[in-house]
Amino acid sequence: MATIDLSATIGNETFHHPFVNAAGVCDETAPEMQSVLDSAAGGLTTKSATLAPRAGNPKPRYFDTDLGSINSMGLPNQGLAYYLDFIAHTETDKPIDLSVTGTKPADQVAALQQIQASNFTGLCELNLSCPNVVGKPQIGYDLDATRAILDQVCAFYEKPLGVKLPPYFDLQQYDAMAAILNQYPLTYINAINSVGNGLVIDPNTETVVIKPKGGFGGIGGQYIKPVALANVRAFRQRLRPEIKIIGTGGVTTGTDAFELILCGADIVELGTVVMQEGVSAFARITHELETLMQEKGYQTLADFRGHLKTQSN
Ligand code: RRO
Repeated sequence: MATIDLSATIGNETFHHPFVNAAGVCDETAPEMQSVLDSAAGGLTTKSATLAPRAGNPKPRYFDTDLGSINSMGLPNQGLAYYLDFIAHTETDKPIDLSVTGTKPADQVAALQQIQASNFTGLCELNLSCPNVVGKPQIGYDLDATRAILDQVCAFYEKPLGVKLPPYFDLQQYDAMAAILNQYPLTYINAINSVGNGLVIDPNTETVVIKPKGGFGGIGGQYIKPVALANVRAFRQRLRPEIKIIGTGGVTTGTDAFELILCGADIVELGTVVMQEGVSAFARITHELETLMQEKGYQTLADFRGHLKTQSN
């Protein structure tokens, strides 16, 4: 049997395995983050950190369905200093991606200033797409606001930077956003965040299933895989090749991950599946991808990354 090499690089970081938790999944507290590092995950993403700790939205704020999940967590996190401290005191050969955000652009800039001034040298992911902060739109849907924050950040931030994007649905949106992103020295993009402001209801009780925002929340899981595939594919076709892509959305099997990599993903993040199955999902999905690659005769991810075929007339 040929040896399979599942490694991938983003910036200066090598992921020996391509699966990482999506921000917000098993990553708010030190024990949760350690459990990801102790699993077969190839790396860790932190919960999106804000300058100050936040309790998040009222509960219930997360609900599982047969095909995925809805959440309106509202950015519960321990504050940026907590995550910087965890990383500074953690010995691991797995990359740790520090996710960061704020409820207003000035706070996002201030958070990145703190990271720039710190000893942290890893990947940092600026979350431009949280759908669940009451009264705050997703920056990634506002081209001018996206440009403005990247202008400010890239004027001082010199470490490897990625952005977490919301899902887009129109080809013109991809053109416009990619044209903006291509102007900045980004290390990667992460596509996609949850599909914002969906609604799950219980027909028996005739009631929404989560409390915040009248039941509206971010949809994850199997529902959103086709949207994730499209976003990864569309951005891979439009971004400078140096900008890598983390593919996120609806992966529950090794075949799902294979499809995202075919569309151009460099590594793949797991969200709802880890919420539902726990960190053992990393080993299962890694094994499934390896088995599929064996069957197809692929030895590295580069053998098929971005090689999606289209149908000619
Ligand atoms: O905390 C959340 O409610 C949340 C965030 Br920051 C995000 O980026 N995506 C999401 O589905 N939930």
